[in-house]
Amino acid sequence: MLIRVKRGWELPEAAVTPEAAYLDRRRFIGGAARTIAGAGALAAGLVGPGAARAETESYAPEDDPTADLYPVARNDTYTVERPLSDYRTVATYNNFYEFGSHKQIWRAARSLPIRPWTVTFDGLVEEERSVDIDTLIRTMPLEERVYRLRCVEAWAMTVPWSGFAMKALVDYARPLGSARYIRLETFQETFADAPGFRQFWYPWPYIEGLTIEEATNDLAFMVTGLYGQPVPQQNGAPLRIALPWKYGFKSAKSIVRITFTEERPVSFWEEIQGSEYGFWANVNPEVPHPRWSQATERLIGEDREVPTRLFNGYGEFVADLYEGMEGERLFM
Ligand SMILES: Nc1nc2c(c(=O)[nH]1)N[C@H]1C(S)=C(S)[C@@H](COP(=O)(O)O)O[C@H]1N2
Ligand SMILES: [Mo]
Repeated sequence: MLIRVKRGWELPEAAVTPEAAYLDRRRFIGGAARTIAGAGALAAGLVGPGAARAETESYAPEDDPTADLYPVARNDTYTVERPLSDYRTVATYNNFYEFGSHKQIWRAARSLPIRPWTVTFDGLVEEERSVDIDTLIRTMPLEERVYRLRCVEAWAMTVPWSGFAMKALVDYARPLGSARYIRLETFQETFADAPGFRQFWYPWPYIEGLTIEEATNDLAFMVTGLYGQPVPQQNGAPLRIALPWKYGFKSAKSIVRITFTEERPVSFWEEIQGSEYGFWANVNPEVPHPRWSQATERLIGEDREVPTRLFNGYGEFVADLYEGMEGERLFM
């Protein structure tokens, strides 16, 4: 690999994609997408240091069988007041511990085979079943939503996801009335070679969870696409969740199993350090992490510090979910 790709936090201000430019680019990409699969395209000099990326840039997985579905119409209910994070920033600055406990995992993550891919629904459901990801994606009502993403590490992005309401997924799964929680599980056996699994002290597989009420709230979103194309592996292909009012670690990637339960699931981070990462993990600037403040956040790619907002700015949609729950550790 001869040519160094600029990292997300090194991007100049000018590389941040304003909304209008993105829309134009998206129209253009529709006809002229070119996949940057790794060394080949990079070594060919397409990514020069300091250069803003070519308008045809794509991080979508190669030969993704759902590529024809995108772009999808945007749902404008969820408007965001700040510019979108640049596509390259979103696709190259990631947390995905299965591929390493640092931010530069995007190339490593591309080795994750995402077809065939099966999602299993089990636990308290009318009938356990497994579905092929392409069948699932083609069954669901796809739309685009621009969401803020707030990592517990006090950095943030603004991301145009494509996907479908988690409520549609819950309906599809047909849970029993006794189900109170949903447990989400990331791949493990199907790609045991992922380098992060060698860090055996982590409690693999990555697990996350939420209540049925949270999952059927309008904001909870299943992600299948990014920037008007299929979502790349590094962002959680072929299926990840987006819960924009919660810290980013709740948004589990590359999901293989969805289990309906009566008991509250214990998540990956909660198991590692329950005093720092709880079940609810709702964003709140006034509740510091035990080791740092959550009052502000750094916008990756813009290198700008902005105030953090209660529920990451989504209080109007979700605050009522937590009424009467003051006894719970709602914000960590
Ligand atoms: N399976 C899995 N999902 C994961 C993680 C992970 O390490 N493994 N990291 C989480 C964290 S801490 C964050 S901030 C977001 C980052 O999503 P992004 O890389 O698409 O920005 O993914 C979340 N989902
Ligand atoms: Mo995170």
